[in-house]
Amino acid sequence: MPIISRGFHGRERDARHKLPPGQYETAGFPVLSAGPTPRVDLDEWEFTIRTETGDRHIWNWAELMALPSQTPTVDLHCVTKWSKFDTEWQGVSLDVLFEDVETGAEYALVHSYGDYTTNLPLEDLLDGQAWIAYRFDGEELDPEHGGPARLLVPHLYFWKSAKWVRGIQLLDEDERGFWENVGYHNYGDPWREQRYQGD
Ligand SMILES: Nc1nc2c(c(=O)[nH]1)N[C@H]1C(S)=C(S)[C@@H](COP(=O)(O)O)O[C@H]1N2
Ligand SMILES: [Mo]
Repeated sequence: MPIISRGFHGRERDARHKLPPGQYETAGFPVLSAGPTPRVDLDEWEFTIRTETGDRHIWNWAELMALPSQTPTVDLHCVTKWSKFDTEWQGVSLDVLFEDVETGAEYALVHSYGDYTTNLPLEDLLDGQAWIAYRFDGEELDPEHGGPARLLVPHLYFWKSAKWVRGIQLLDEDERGFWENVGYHNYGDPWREQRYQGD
């Protein structure tokens, strides 16, 4: 008969969660934005996938809302070393948005309202790994956390999850985004601690 039940619960949680190397857990939800929070009117909001041949697939807000959504619960890992467990989102899987997109491109450059960009291999956006998320914790996504909609790609460091997402540009050649251009790792796998170029 265990005397200290607190220890039991601790181990129970640890069995489901792991911290990547160098990370600590936080219960809060820090805001990290490189510039001011853009205000995007839903009447003007658009999300565009542009292929390497120039084809454009465009959704307005009503069209995004009409797509089937998912409610992923995921862990977040920021390169500044905080991790947050069990965050609850609602959004549209990128698999849905890419259904009718014909492309042979391997790379994606994600663009935000307000000019932030981040790059990743297209395959990291597919197969249930990424969403255009518009609700967090049962509420509309807060503007400072990327509302009305942000990219959510939780298996990479959180800087890849572009807030205020506006579109994805498909490319035959990789192109670095905002943080990647100033020395952050091109791929950013938290489990391999890929924080900076050369890690
Ligand atoms: N458009 C945009 N997206 C962004 C950023 C940003 O500055 N602008 N910061 C990135 C970084 S470094 C992190 S850690 C997360 C922070 O998201 P949060 O503010 O919701 O915690 O957003 C990422 N997405
Ligand atoms: Mo970050």
